[in-house]
Amino acid sequence: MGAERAAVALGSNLGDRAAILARARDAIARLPGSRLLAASAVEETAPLGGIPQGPYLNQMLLVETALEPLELLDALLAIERVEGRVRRERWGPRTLDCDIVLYGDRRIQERDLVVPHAELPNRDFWQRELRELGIEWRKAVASARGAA
Ligand code: A4P
Ligand code: MG
Repeated sequence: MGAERAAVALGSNLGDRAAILARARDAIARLPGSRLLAASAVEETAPLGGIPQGPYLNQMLLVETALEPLELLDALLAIERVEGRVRRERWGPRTLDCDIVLYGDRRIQERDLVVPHAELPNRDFWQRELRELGIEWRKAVASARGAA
């Protein structure tokens, strides 16, 4: 299997957000069979969802990886755990959230993984960050197809 390009979104709204994103970037760059190709600017965004919480720092990474999607997800969840994320409520505050937004041109509908990420059409900051990385999100979503 060759390597694929994945778009990974980082978000943080608790603690030293910039330092947390920087550590996450480094950890992702060091994943087995993976390298960081590009990163969007870090931007501050107003929190989405109904829960009162502080603003987020968000950033999109373009990663080349030989990890399969579920392997990549496990690795990202492990990085979240290192940053001490406590899961309390859906869409609630978090030290670090890592989401797989796109994975090559694959469409994945599994219990633990939906790609392209279901919230991509609703998150203008993800769309903007992808564009910064040269990815037109509508085209990416339209061309994503089920695993062969
Ligand atoms: N999961 C399914 N698909 C994916 C995917 N493509 N990438 C599953 C990553 N995970 C995926 O996630 C729960 C489970 O989702 C994972 O274990 C995985 O199996 P979670 O991160 O524990 O739950 P969550 O994050 O609270 O819920 P959800 O629906 O994933 O929310 P999001 O999309 O992560 O949103 N406001 C601003 N401004 N910026 C943000 O980044 N983020 C959120 C959380 C809310 N508001 C925000 C932001
Ligand atoms: Mg998440």
